[in-house]
Amino acid sequence: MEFKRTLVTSALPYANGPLHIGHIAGAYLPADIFVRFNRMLKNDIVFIGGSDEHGVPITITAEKEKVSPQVIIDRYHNMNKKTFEKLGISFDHYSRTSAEIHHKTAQEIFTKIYKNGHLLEKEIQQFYCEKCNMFLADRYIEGVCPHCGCDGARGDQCESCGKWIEPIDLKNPKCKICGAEPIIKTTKHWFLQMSKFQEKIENWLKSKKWKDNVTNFCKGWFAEGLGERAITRDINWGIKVPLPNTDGKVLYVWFEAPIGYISSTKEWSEKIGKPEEWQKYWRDEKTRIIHFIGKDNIVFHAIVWPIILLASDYAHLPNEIPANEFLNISSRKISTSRNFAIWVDDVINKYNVDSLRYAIAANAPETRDTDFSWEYFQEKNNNELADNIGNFVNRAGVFIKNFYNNIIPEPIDLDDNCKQMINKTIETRDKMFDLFSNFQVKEATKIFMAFAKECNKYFNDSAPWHCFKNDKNKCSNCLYISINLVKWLAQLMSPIMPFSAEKIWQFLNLSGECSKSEWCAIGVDFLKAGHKINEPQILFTKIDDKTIRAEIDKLLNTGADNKNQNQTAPEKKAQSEKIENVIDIVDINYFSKIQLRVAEIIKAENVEKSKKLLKLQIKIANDERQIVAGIAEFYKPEQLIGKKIVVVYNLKPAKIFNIESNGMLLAAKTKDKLVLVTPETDIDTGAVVG
Ligand code: B3M
Ligand code: ZN
Repeated sequence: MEFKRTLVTSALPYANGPLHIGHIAGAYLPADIFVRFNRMLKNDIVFIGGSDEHGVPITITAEKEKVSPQVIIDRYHNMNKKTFEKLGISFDHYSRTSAEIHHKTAQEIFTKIYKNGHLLEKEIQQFYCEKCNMFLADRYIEGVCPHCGCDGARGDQCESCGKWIEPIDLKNPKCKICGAEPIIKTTKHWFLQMSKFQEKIENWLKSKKWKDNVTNFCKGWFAEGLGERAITRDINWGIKVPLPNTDGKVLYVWFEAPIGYISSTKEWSEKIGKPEEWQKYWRDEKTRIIHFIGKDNIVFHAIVWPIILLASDYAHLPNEIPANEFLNISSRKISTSRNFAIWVDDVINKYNVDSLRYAIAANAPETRDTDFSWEYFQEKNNNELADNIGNFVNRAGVFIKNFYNNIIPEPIDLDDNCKQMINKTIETRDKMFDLFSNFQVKEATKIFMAFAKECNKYFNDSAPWHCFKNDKNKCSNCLYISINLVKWLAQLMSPIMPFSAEKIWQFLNLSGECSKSEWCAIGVDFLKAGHKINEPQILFTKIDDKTIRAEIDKLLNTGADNKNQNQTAPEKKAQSEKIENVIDIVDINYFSKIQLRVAEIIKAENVEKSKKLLKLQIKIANDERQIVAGIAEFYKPEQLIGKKIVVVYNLKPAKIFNIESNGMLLAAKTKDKLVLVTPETDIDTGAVVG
């Protein structure tokens, strides 16, 4: 189908904390790049966002800080909105789900579904904490997952197996606030009859090509059957259930949050003075609706949300769901609860915003999880942006300044090399067009950088510094083409690095904005000879090793991190509580300093007055040593004789209980169990482990 217009949404972040780079890589930067690119194509496109301000994630944060949820959402809504602005995420409108228009719209949709007969009212058993005097919805309760047996599953979803949980099925349930064991109490809720729509949704999903992660995730849900899901909750914070006698009940956050996309579009319509405009975007099938999300939100966007739309008959179904995988940091999962994250504000307050956008785009987690590290960021900034783009733009400017007084020289009989660069520009433009159109930001960024390298090479090969004296035409041709390449590079980079593109635009002394120029003019519209350009400016500054080292240390030891000078006392407290859980990463050089060897226990005895310690004589090749080990509660001395174990061979000797210990054995531990680490089959003592 030919679409007339496009509506793009990015998942609404919970207003319960600052944004980290993982958020950006998932739902925001890819969407922004897509939107900026479409604006240059002069397509009718609207980009909608907002804060998700309800649900247990907000109330739990508020309880931790002992403030009202309103304080939390005001703080983080404003903070995140500003962060998005600074990062150049160019929403046409950024709303919040606490807005009145959203409450009204969500209630209207609930009522429609109710009237259409797709809700079931049921009395159910729910966990209730008598100490806290409340029903324990969603994340207020934790226990063992009934599906995978993993501990720490929440009342709505198990993070380990990803399954949706009926809270009452949780084993060993505990109140998340006070730790008490809850009782079971009866309460009334409204259930969305999802199974009624299963066939329709399955057919709809089958009718077109979705990303693999979307298809695969949904398959699992269909296999189990969609059933009925409660869309109301017993908490005080949220959107009131629009039915009589429902005090203390609100709409489930995942029921109303996606409706936020519609209410935000309504607000935008009002803002532009056309209050009915939103209908075009949501109700006309000729509008393409695209939801950019992270993979953890797939089921809500590909199954639950479409069912809400069908059951309420309120708007048409989404057309694309570009769900992205996760961005890890140094091969580890980002974890806000453990404070292992790189916060967007921290990066962009110190470094070039476009360097961050570029680094994320160049390794966007489109089809698999990808990795970000400070070293990677430095490399992208220094080797690709500064050395390549910055260098090329600067040299073109400096030579035109020095040789031609800032005036673009006249081209005379362009040779093949020059013409080839024009063709390559058009080729790059068209390849990037295809890639951007298919949400393949990573590959598009790669193609862009490869082209920038070619521009540099062209400049080097033409060597205008040589031909200025003996081949004036070659020199002026090279600089004429180069400065045009600079302009085209600015346009090509504009969706990815909008700030640098505008800087180049100013340097080229062009009117208007680069972002408003036309994509199809790239490689076609030339800067004219005789046009005067401005002084070149530095686009990217290199980041030195010391600075990066400090960032790495800070990431690994957030305790020393005064991350946010403006942190409030509760934030600082919450942060310091998280610090204890940070795991230090060591690099291979560090690890390789530790020598592990196989040893044999030749003698073992109890240590007097100690319940925990054993004194062991061990043999490591020709070496005999004594070590003291805290394993007496798990092994009797006689069990140990002749056992081969693994020891740290180069540990500094120490005195334990006043007994010399020269090494340390390795053992695996849980809360109530300890077992020695031993070689799988027999091997000589002294063998190196590693
Ligand atoms: N707030 C989850 C999240 O921030 C949720 C997304 C809502 S999108 C409608 O990851
Ligand atoms: Zn409790």
